[in-house]
Amino acid sequence: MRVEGGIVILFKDRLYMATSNRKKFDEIKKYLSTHEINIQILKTDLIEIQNDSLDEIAKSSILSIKDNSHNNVFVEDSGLFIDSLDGFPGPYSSFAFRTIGCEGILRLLNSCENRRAEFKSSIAYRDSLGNIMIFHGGVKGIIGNKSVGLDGFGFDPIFIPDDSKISFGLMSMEEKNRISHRCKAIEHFLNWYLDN
Ligand code: ITT
Repeated sequence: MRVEGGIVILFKDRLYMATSNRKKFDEIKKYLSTHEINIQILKTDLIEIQNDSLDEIAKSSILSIKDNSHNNVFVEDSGLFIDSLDGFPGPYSSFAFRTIGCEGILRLLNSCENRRAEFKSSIAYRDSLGNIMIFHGGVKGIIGNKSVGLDGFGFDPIFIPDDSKISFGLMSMEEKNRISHRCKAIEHFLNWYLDN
């Protein structure tokens, strides 16, 4: 805590995000920088279980961090849930991207009229006492007919959010951050974090 001109300024411990995905980290870092919050990447071997629930995956990932020297750590787990595929790839998005990729998803949806989908995000945060809290975010949209755009990562080129004419793959990071599942989850986290 510091007192400046009669104003009490509270300092939070540095915040860490544990991830192997630099692009996810860059999006969150950019979003938090607009709130003047500094974040650092925590390079650690996360154990990511296979589970039908993003919350469970995020919870088990945060519990797998053995390095207890950092108090304020969170992980973010996300996935693309496609209505006509009963939610696939959902929590298996990482595997689906590595194996069939965007083109494989387009093939699965070939001649499918219902192209509704949702990106979902779960953030698991661990405080200094070891308590774990979960925060959610989501964005709905459709799977386009082809892969468009080179920006972003993963399934960005085939996902067109509602109220937009272009895919995430054509958006700048700032544009994507205004509506993304990840930034909605981080916004919920931030509202809580700054109050606690
Ligand atoms: P971690 O180390 O943080 O777990 P990861 O890449 O494995 O990194 P996730 O399991 O959370 O991350 O993400 C699953 C996959 O879902 C990811 O590899 C992408 O293919 C896709 N995905 C998630 N969020 C996305 C986004 O904002 N845009 C495009 N694809 C996304």
